[in-house]
Amino acid sequence: PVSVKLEDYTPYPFEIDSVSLDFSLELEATRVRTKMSVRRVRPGEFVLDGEGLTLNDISIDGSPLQVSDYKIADNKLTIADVPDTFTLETDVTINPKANTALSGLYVSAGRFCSQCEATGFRRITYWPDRPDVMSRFHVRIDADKATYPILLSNGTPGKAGDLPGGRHFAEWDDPHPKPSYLFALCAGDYDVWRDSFTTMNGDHVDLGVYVDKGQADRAEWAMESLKASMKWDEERFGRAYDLGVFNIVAVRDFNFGAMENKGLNIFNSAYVLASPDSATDADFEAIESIVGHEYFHNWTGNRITCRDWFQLCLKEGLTVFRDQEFSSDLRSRPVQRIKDVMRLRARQFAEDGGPLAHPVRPQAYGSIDNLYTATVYEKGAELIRALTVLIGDDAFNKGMQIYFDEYDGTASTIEDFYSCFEKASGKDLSQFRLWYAQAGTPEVTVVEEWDEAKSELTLTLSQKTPPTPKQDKKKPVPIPLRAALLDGKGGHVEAEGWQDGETVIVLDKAEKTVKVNLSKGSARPLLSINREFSAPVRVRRDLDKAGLLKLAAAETDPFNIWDCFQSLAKTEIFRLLDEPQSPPDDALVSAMADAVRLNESDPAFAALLTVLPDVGELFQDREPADPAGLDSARKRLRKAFAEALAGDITRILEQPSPTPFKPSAEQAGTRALRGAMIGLTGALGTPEAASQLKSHFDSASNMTESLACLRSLIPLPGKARDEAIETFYARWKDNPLVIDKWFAVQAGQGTAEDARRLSEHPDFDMSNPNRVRSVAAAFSMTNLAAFHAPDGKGHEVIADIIQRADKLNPALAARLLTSFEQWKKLEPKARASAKTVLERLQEAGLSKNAMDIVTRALD
Ligand code: DPP
Ligand code: ZN
Repeated sequence: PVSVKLEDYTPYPFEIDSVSLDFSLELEATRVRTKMSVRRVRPGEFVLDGEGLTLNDISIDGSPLQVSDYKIADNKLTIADVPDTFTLETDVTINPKANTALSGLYVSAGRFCSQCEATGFRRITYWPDRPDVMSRFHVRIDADKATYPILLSNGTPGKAGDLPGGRHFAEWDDPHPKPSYLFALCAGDYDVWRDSFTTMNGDHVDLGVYVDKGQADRAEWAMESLKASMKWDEERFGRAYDLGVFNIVAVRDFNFGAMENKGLNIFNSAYVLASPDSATDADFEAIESIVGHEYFHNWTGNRITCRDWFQLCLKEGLTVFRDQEFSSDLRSRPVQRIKDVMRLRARQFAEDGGPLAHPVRPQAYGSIDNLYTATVYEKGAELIRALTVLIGDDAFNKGMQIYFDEYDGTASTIEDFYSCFEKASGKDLSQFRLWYAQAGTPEVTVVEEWDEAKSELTLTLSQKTPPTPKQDKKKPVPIPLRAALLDGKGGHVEAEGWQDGETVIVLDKAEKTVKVNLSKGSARPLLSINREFSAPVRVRRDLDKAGLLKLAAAETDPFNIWDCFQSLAKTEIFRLLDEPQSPPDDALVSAMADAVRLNESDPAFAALLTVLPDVGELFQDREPADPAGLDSARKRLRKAFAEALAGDITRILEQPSPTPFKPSAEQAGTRALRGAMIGLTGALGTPEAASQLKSHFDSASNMTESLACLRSLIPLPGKARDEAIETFYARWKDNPLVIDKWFAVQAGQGTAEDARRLSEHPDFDMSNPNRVRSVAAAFSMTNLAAFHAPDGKGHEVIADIIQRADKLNPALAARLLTSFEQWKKLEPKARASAKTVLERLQEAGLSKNAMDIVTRALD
């Protein structure tokens, strides 16, 4: 496959200061007339991108071009001789209705919408479709007035009015130069939830959330989240919004979660619509964080964009960091941190350990759509966080202000970004930038030695990053490890050079020795390291079960308390796998249960203590991996855990759920612990448990608990389960977002036959990404025991869905294919089946996006 290389970057030879786009909307034949002012700034050819466009007319400075004046080949339009300054006009026809790839201008539920990142704009008109070409956009839209009463684009509205033939028009102006990937257009009939915001500069901003007719009140939470985001970015980063209008449009058919188009964010409706009866706390939380994420892009992404797509982490890693901080400030910081790390370990560590591993800033890519990965996003965010630990919050904040001041209005690089922190901190960060160039998760080994006579603790820290595709050898990176010396009584021990018993150890060599001098006669302290998960690494320590339990009891960092129990649970699951006859360790199980009880006053945290590492994570430490074996060992531990908490489960669930429902962090925490208890009830697996779950299901007053009951009932065959599945469907059949959940809970816990049956259900819809993911991603990414079953049936059902999806929507198919990324780690039978299926897909011929994944996976 052809790949694009970072080293081949050259600037575009022309600048296009402004552009007028004129859309005449028709479902199957939309006319797009484009008029751009072009100015040569350096030598080079005039080349525009264009894909699937029918060119009706093209002229330069008003003179039509002859066919011999230009060339169209390989999705590029080249005009050989152009003046140094000129106006280019093009007139093309596109077919939005036939656009099933959901990239460019397409139709969802009868309304027009667009998605241009990364390369969708070239499917709308001829244009240098690269992020470093920034222009001022003026847009005019005309359409049938009755069908499309609302016409939206970026910026602020201009003229509007009626036209003959029942049509009308609207104009939009965006004063801020932007790259084409931030262009957006929506047209249709919507209901709107309106509000406004006054910025810290006193500017008034009209806010609107556009949703399906009759759904306006389900947009309230998104609007609250938007206002909170605007305020937070002012307070935390001093950044105000810069236009008089900010609109969000919800669409049902969307490849991503949402898109940060300037002034007109387009969202997957799953991350906009919420009501207390139909949305879970996780939904409310996700809406808040994604609304924040897209809003924060206005400064980190839009005003300062990326020079090229290799710099994707410049906007995404930084913006994920910003949305994580936003959620931490609005909710509980430790709980947020744990959730973020769970996600990182589940998705990014897995990616980093498999054939699709790539650096946060890769050197080459086959298909840009496949670069929207956990590594670019989540590891990208971790690197920013590690930077804050390395240089300190003050230098970080100062560096951010330098970045906003010096790079506003530009298309920038990681080097530009880091130069700001070098200025702010006075430190050379070139070694830190290696993090961006090397794939793989570093492993840090910590060895402790205690010299009683000298009251000295010697720490020997070493690092090693495993080889990844095309990168055998790695250099040491600076790893900032927050550390503390624990006294075992809930406090810290003082040591020379440590403050309140805490410090940051920067491991920047292959190996480093740190001497910790305590006052004479001190008892040996316990070491707390990588507190708050300050660096995205795996830490290996020589601690046995007793040592870890002691550490967990002494820890003062909530993240590390949780992590100690994760390590304990992991080791125990591996032991149970190796000793199938042996029961779970009672002492460990009661320590786990005690930790839950001890933290009940922080229910969201206590709920996280009930979560055992999932099969995907266990995989990463067990090669060859036996998913079914791991799953059953995990279930044995979980059952014992539930038995140890049986009294607490009853006690907690007997209390009423908080009313009236509020999506607040406080109520969500209470429901999280109740949800955890519902989950553990299911883990008991008894007929009584099933009937308790069913009666709780019947009386549940909110979606969080109702869905938790349904999820717990799925693995318990019987009447209770079947009735719950039916009642849930009957109640929610007209709410597609809830029916997505109904599909997902079944696919997430059923067999390959269940997944096949769900994919043949009348409500399964191959053209809707959310619905496809609710079966295919839920099955292949969260139900590994069934997906990787040795008989290969799980692989086959997913391969079939992928093949069908790929014909319509290559980006979606490619994303689903990543579920095969761990195949080389599997036990021989599943491994052979995965290989056969991948080879079959490769031979069948897939889209470029899907082929890029298959080829790398098989490599
Ligand atoms: N840029 C989007 C986001 O991550 C993805 N299209 O916010
Ligand atoms: Zn983003």
